[in-house]
Amino acid sequence: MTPPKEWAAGVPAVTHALEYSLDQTSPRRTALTLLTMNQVDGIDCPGCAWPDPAPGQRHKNEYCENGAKHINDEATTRRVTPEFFRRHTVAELGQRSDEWLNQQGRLTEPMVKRPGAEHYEPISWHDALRLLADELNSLDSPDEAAFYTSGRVSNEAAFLLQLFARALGTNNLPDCSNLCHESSGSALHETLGIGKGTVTLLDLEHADLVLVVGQNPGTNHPRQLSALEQTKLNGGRIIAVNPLPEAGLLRFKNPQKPRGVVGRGVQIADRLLQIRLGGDLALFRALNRLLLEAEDAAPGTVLDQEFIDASTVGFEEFSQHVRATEWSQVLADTGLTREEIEAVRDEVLSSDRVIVCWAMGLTQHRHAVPTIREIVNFLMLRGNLGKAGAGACPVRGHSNVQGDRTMGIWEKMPEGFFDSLQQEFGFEPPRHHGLDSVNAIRAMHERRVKVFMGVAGNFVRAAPDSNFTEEALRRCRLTAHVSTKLNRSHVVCGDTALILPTLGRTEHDIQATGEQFVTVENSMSEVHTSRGRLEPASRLLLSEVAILSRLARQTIGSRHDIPWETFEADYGTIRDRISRVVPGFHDFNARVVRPGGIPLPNPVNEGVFATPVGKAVFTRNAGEAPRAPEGHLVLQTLRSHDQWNTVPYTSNDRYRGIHGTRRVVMVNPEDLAELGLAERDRVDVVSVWPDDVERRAADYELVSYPTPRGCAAAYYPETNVLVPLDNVDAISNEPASKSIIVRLEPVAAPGQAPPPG
Ligand SMILES: Nc1nc2c(c(=O)[nH]1)N[C@H]1C(S)=C(S)[C@@H](COP(=O)(O)OP(=O)(O)OC[C@H]3O[C@@H](n4cnc5c(=O)[nH]c(N)nc54)[C@H](O)[C@@H]3O)O[C@H]1N2
Ligand SMILES: Nc1nc2c(c(=O)[nH]1)N[C@H]1C(S)=C(S)[C@@H](COP(=O)(O)OP(=O)(O)OC[C@H]3O[C@@H](n4cnc5c(=O)[nH]c(N)nc54)[C@H](O)[C@@H]3O)O[C@H]1N2
Ligand SMILES: [Mo]
Repeated sequence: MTPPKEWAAGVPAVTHALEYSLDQTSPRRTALTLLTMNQVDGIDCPGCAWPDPAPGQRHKNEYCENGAKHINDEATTRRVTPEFFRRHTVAELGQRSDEWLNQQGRLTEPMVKRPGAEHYEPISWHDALRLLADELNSLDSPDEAAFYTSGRVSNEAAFLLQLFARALGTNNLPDCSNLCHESSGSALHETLGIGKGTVTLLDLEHADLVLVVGQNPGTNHPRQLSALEQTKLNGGRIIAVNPLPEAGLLRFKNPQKPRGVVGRGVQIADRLLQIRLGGDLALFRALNRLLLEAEDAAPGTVLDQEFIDASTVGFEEFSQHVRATEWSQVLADTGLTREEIEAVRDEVLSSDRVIVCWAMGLTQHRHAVPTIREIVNFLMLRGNLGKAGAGACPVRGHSNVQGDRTMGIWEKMPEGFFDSLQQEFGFEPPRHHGLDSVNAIRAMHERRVKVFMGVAGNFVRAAPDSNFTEEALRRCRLTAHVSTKLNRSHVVCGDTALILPTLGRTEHDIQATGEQFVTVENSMSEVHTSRGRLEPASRLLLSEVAILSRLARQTIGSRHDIPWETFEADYGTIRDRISRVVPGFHDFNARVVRPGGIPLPNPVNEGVFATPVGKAVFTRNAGEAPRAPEGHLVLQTLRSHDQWNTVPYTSNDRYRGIHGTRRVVMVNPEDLAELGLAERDRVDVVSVWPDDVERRAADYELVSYPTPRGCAAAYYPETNVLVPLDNVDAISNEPASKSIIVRLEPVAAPGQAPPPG
């Protein structure tokens, strides 16, 4: 353990990226991936969804440390072969760590595990897809199948997947978004009429004030730091709201610029509010109350009355509600002082253009939707919506998670989408809502869903309540995964299991009509191309589009008049269909190849709110921050600097000063003292939930860490075993993975009696 770092990036970021890359693959492949990454006509970084600068303004090295590690994790020269599966039983692979499984390399051939078998064995593509098709066709109802997607999937493959599921007759399309930004989507849809953010990179650079709330950009969106650096250089100010003093929020040394290599870098946050877990609703309610009071004191100077009158409803009810906010509750929930909050108010009052950015620190709480709605209230009060330099910026995770939703991967798409689908393809899509991720787990556990297909991702590890979820998957008749790399979802399987290995985004994709490209949508609603540059990891890989087209052909056959074969041969024909089904995609094929791609229209920025009342909606929001009973802590589960979601790359978390282990819990030193514990002590972390299920993460090491009193932190996915399936936001049904009540049980050293208590 070393003290947490106070700055991010700089030269170490470059060396760590190259070290990991060269350990995975050759210098030539590293150069090929890195130099085309995020360039116009190059490979879109398969990492996060942060947008690229305008064409012409991109660096030669337009990527970050973690993007480089991530892309070369895919470009690795290591291979998982049939021989590998002969050597290892499924049970034995189930004992291996997530890191080990991933380090075995790229999957190379379709594999099947038959009922009762101990090993996976090779199977031909035809037989694998036949087997899956037969299982799907033998179901009593198409709703006995569920199709999971992770946000890696391209627009073209996502569109085909939802088309296939709906042609089959189900809306069971759970996705990683259900575990990620679902709360943002719910809150923004309800209040603004669109589930997406409203800002562009340019807005961010020209804002007067940016609040970065519940986000760790230094690790999870490193290129956001370049944008925030620009905000600062343009005279803007930044306030970070986070329980932890994350390095990237404090200071940034831009490795793309000389001053970042030799200088002290740029201070990012002008203020850091070390808020208690789940305290953000109280913080924004307090800020809104303070803004209303400032308007009372100087009428006509604080609120944007014109915007409120013309474009919103519900202001009176909201204002009454927010004026009743109790300071005692605000201070208890946030752990901040009134002075700290008033200082933020002053910054807001002196800023014409304000942006709020957020990620999992807000969405993964039991009152996530109310919190985000309150942020919308906050933005609306001063008209910080629909104008340059202002707005809402939910920072998306996976590179195409937003695009997958645009393409129809959602268990409850609106009626208009179904109408278009029906008109274009001539079949009646199912209109009843499907299962989201949490409900799909319940349905599998109750054997209502019998076939689970995952297209990208690692569902078993990403989902909450690991033991329950694993049992749910094991109860399936068939589990099938379209994947690039081995992960735990392949070894926690149904009676029959299929591994369907696929091309990654880095690789050439050649089909009957020639080389194909795919498209993706970034966090700021720009759609652009991604073209692979590497030789595929194996001759036997099929693209996601090819797998889905062939599966659909084998399952649905001629039941519908959908030209699956043409789709596979020429992805442009899929884009033609998208252009007629999805709003904003007219002339898709022609426009998307222009440098920079297509900026999708955002009605909010044209003053149009597609809510039922046709206006933006002020809301009244209630909900308390999680409180741990005495002797307990509230635990958040988060990412280290060296992992991609469920896949740890190493056991280090450089910026937080933690090296060589992931089984740690970060606890405030005063809490440690009060609990009679000390740094380096070993404990079991036990989750407390009103049912009689034991949820235990065994043998963790304690780290004394500058987190607020009562608020602990530990790494996901290992701690997903602690997240009860029912611990969700009631509106979005998103797991509250940042809000788990736990107690720490000391572990006896070998040969020692357990300590008292
Ligand atoms: N390198 C890398 N990049 C990634 C990913 C990855 O795994 N690795 N994952 C991608 C994905 S899918 C996503 S969704 C994003 C995730 O990006 P983040 O949301 O940044 O991811 P987390 O690690 O979950 O970090 C949550 C942050 O919120 C803070 N936080 C937790 N609870 C609260 C709270 O109650 N209030 C406030 N104000 N703050 C809180 C935590 O201290 C932490 O800084 O990153 C994407 N980018
Ligand atoms: N406790 C807790 N749980 C969480 C979170 C948390 O913060 N705390 N975060 C949640 C969030 S935000 C998310 S997004 C989910 C992430 O959930 P997922 O998206 O399901 O998980 P990943 O770890 O990103 O998936 C990694 C796997 O994707 C496959 N893969 C990679 N690239 C490709 C590709 O190009 N094509 C295909 N077909 N497969 C590919 C590889 O086989 C790899 O093993 O986890 C959620 N779970
Ligand atoms: Mo995510």
